[in-house]
Amino acid sequence: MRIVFATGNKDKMREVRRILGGLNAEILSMKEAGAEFDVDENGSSFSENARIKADVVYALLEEKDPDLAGKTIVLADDSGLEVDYLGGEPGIYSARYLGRDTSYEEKNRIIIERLSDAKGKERSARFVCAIAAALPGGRGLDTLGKMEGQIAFEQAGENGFGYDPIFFLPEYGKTSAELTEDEKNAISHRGKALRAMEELLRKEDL
Ligand code: ITT
Repeated sequence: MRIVFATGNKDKMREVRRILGGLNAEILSMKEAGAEFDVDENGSSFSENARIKADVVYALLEEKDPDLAGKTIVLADDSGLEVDYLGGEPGIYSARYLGRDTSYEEKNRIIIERLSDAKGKERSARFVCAIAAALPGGRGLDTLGKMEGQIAFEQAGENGFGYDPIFFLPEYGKTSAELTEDEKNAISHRGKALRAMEELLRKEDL
C-alpha cells in the first residue's frame, strides 16, 4: 500500500513521517506523488476540511492513474489552535489568522498581547487535529486528536512550528516548542489522531 499525505506544510509532513514510521507502507507527500494542489478549505470544522483535502487529492490521483490510485490511501490533516479567551479563535482559520504571510513570531506576539488581561485558567487553549483517509472504492475514515494546554506569557522554544512557542503545557513546565519531536508526538493532537487512524487502517487489512 502507498499512502499519499495531502499537505503542503513541510512541518506537518515531518511529524507525520515520524509518527507513522511503523506502518508497512510507503509514505509520500503530495509533491512526491505529483499531485500538488491548493485545496479550497471551505468546511466549517476541522473534520470537514480534512475530508475535503483527502477527497480532492484522491480524485486528482485517480484521474492521473486509476490503477495506482486503487493501491493508494490518501490521508489529510486539518488542525489548529483554539484559544478559549478568544472565543475559540484562531480555530479552523489558524493558518490564515492575521494573514497567511504574517510570521508566526508576529502572530504569537499578538495572541499573547490579546491575552494580557487573562489569568490562570482563563488562558486555556488546545490544539486540535482531524485526520481524514480516502480509501480505494470511495470509503472514508476519520479521527480526531486534542492536546490541552495554556497560552504562555512569552514565546519559548525553537522546536515544532506555528503556535508551538506559545503553547504552554503545565505538566511539563514547558511550551510544545521546548519538547523534542518525539516528546511532542507522544502527546500531541496530531500524534493521537494519527495513531487512532493507524489502528483503523490496520483493521482494514489493506
Ligand atoms: P495543509 O492545509 O496543506 O495541510 P496548512 O498549514 O494550511 O497546511 P491547516 O489549514 O491545517 O494547514 O492549518 C494548520 C495551522 O494550525 C498550521 O499552519 C499552524 O499554524 C497551526 N498548527 C497546527 N498544528 C500545529 C502544531 O502541531 N504546532 C503548532 N501549530 C500548529
